[in-house]
Amino acid sequence: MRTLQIALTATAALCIAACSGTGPSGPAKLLTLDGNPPLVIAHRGASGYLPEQTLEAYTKAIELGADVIEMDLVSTKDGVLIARHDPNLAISTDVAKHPRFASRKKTIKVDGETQTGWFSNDFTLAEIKTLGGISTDAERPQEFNGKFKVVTFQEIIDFAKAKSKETGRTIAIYPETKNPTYFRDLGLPMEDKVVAAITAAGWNSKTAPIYVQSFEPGSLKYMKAKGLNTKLIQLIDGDGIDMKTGAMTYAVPVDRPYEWTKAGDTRNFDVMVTPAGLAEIKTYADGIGPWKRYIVTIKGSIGADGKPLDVNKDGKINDADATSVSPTTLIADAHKAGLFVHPFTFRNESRRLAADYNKDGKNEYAIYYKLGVDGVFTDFTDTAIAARTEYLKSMGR
Ligand SMILES: [Ca+2]
Ligand SMILES: [Ca+2]
Repeated sequence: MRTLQIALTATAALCIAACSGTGPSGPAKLLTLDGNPPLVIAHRGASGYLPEQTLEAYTKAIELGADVIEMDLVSTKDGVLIARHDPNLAISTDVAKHPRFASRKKTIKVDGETQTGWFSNDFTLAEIKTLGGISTDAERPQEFNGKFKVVTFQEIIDFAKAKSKETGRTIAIYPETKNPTYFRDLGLPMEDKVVAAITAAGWNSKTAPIYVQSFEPGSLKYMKAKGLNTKLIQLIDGDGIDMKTGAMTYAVPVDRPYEWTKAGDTRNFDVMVTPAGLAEIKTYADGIGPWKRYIVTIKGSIGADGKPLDVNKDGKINDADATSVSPTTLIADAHKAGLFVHPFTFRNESRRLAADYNKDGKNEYAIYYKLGVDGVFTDFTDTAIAARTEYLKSMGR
């Protein structure tokens, strides 16, 4: 009893020094849900630099300081979970250059969107292992195309554990069930395999270094019902921004979870960011992963013809022709509901930065960190880390 009392007193004293934080020497209070610094989540690895979702891209992200590495899971024909953003392998691999797979090219619908390419569900893992990853963005380095292999979910779990041991840091992983309804309809459901792999890894708890995410609530709810006890994140998408009003626009396939479309539910993702939507998410998830424009949107300048102006006169209309507007209350609303907030995706390219960020991605992170986001999905871990260091310093940490 006495020992306990002393321990409590010591904790209280520490907290007076470190937790109140308003004194001249104490650090200021952070607005994150748990009061800790925001996480830097390497979206698809260091995808700004290397072909995404490869061990090489994850290694680089960890070298640049990422707290968490993020991956999308799709299924192979033989039911193995692999890290790819899309079932369509043409987008992120060199499959088009492999003549022996030419006959497997086809045009199908994925979540209501017509796509032509080669699909993971038509390839065994052994076949996919003969492919190389490629950059998914023509503006980014292309010289590594075809050099790095596609990896399985299990390989990533093993890799993260090895890297944690090697670096002495906890490297968390952030897998997403991608197109879960699409794969279930093909007889290749992913959820039981995700739960089994996490359980076998010894990570089936809220405190384990893992976050499980999906755009489809049904996928998260199913895994929770099957005993998944990790942190769960509901992703919230949108298509674009109306440059005149700053309002979110919605279009297939990012208008709503595909399971809703299939069930005839015509609501869009925006219902998830209302207080009622957040309360519903809290019944099955621990956090939200909204498109960042739900927190700070942008507006363009509109010409006499009603169309957005090419303000920087580079012949294109994009984010660089717009400025950011006052933030919404989403972070505070989500925190009030007990949900943490990890917005996506932060990128360095100037065409993807509102004009008021002056072509420096750090200025964008600074806004979101100050608003209290609990983490950021970034393609450029180093920029997110540099901005976080500056932010924490400004907060006396
Ligand atoms: Ca993802
Ligand atoms: Ca422009």
